[in-house]
Amino acid sequence: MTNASDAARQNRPHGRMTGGRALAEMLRLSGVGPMFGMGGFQLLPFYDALGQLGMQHFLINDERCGAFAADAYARVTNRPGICDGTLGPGATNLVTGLIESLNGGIPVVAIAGDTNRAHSWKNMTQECRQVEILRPAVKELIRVEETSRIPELTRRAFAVATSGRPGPALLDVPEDVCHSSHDFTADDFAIDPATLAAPARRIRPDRADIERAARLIAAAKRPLLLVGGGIHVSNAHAALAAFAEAQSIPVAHTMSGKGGIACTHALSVGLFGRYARIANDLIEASDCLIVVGCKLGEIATKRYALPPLHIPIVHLEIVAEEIGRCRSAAVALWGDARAGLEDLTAALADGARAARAARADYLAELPARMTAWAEDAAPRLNSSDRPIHMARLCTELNRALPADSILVADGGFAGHWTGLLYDTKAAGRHFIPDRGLASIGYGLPGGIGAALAAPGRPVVAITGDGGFNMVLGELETARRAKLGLTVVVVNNAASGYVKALQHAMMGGRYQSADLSEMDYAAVARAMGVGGIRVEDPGRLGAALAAGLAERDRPTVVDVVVTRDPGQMLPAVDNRTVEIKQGDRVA
Ligand SMILES: Cc1ncc(C[n+]2csc(CCOP(=O)(O)OP(=O)(O)O)c2C)c(N)n1
Ligand SMILES: [Mg+2]
Repeated sequence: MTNASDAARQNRPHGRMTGGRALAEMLRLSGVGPMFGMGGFQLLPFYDALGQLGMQHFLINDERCGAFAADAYARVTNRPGICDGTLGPGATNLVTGLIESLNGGIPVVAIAGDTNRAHSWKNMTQECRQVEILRPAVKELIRVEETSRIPELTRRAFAVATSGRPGPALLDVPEDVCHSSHDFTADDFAIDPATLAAPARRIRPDRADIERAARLIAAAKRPLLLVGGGIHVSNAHAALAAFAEAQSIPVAHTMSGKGGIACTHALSVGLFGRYARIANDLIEASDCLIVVGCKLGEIATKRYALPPLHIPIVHLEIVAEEIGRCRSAAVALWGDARAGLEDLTAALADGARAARAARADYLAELPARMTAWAEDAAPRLNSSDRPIHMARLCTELNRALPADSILVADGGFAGHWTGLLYDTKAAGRHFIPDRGLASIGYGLPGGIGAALAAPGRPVVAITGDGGFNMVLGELETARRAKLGLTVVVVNNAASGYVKALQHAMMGGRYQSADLSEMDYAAVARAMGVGGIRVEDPGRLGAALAAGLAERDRPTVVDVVVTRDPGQMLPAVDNRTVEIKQGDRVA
């Protein structure tokens, strides 16, 4: 046995302890970061052990937000985020957050307390059929029936969370399993280090398929890379840049794939799908699309209108059955994004110089197209309108946020506008939208998780006022955690996306779409954190700088943006679509 594994063994506990203690010990040995949850009777020994072991655990004010925070923590670190909820309502509150991680392929280990089995189904307080409710919300629900099996099943949870396409694993722990004691040996607490971060293991696409893809790409005059969130999960940034640069292939991204390469990289052509700068036009004109870590879902495809059917697709994806679900692939590459991109680069290496020469004119189009787009968008990007134009807010974020910062974006217009107009200045997870389930309410708790995952780095959460109202209580959590998090509230006094759709599709009949006029900066100040109200676009820069300068308390920057539902959508073309009954305008 090596010295390193000797040390690891010596670090392991042994002897009689509760199930809760054994669970906490396993999490300690797994090197987890801060955890998020709200206690109850069932998990009391677990909470007690966390305290005894000096582990970081944050009381959250809504378990859904704990799951959101764990999800964002995992996106920044690629290590499983940890969240917990107690029996019944605690467990059911986790559902929305866990589905975000499930759909987004994000590693999370969640823990739910369950009833004492001596009394189950006798109308115990908080009791419900939580296992059945939670099972479809996670990659695997692991019911723990024996205290002695806690270490084994915790190992299993990490393996499930980080392997293949990552996702949430949930340990459902009955009260008696958590409270009972067992004589454990040090060997019980073995850890597999390979399963502590995603991707746990890499699988390479079949070599013959790589050769077929390489032939298709080599023959293409206008190949285009379409990348999704899988680029981040696989940590494939360097491999993507190397492939794109060697072959002179531009890169378009989904909202989740932003930062696959820096938005400021010469080969980045921005967002594609529902909203786009120049990428959708490039898709239409392409002769070979290389789709990587992207499911080609509704938003990426403009509700399945893109890409045109005649363009061959090379689809590189970790979930085999995801390939061909929405669009057939000419070549299916089943495997890890980084490994597949490395293999494509190698397979095409001999012809790389010739390929770059042949595609010089193609690449020369990009700056010209981008400049034309920027000139058209300039009045909006530099608008001095009051209320403030969303494009101007994005411009100010681009100016204020340095390369190492993280912008967490909520489900409403906050995410769509920044998805289109925010520019990451470095490759990596610098932009975190919750596109797994696209719930509103992710912004603030996601910002908490990201800030704890990236201490010392600037973290800004941008959220709609509706999304902020949903989770306002977590401002108390952020204050208690002493986080220098900046929360930008897109204050349009509306459930804006709904109102914009009602404007476009229902003849301006607005139903349940308006919110009260609120001063969220004043609310923030009353909660003991910073609050700055901005009505003048000229003051946005200073407000963001003041927020970023706060190191140990959050700041809410309440930005008064347009209240005109005809001006809310990010792109002109989406307002001019011919709308049939039942269609969506955007
Ligand atoms: C939990 C949840 N409920 C409903 C929706 C549908 N929805 C999408 S955007 C939106 C408007 C949200 O309002 P706000 O957070 O203020 O964002 P805005 O669109 O005004 O920028 C709604 C209700 C959702 N995505 N998530
Ligand atoms: Mg709103």
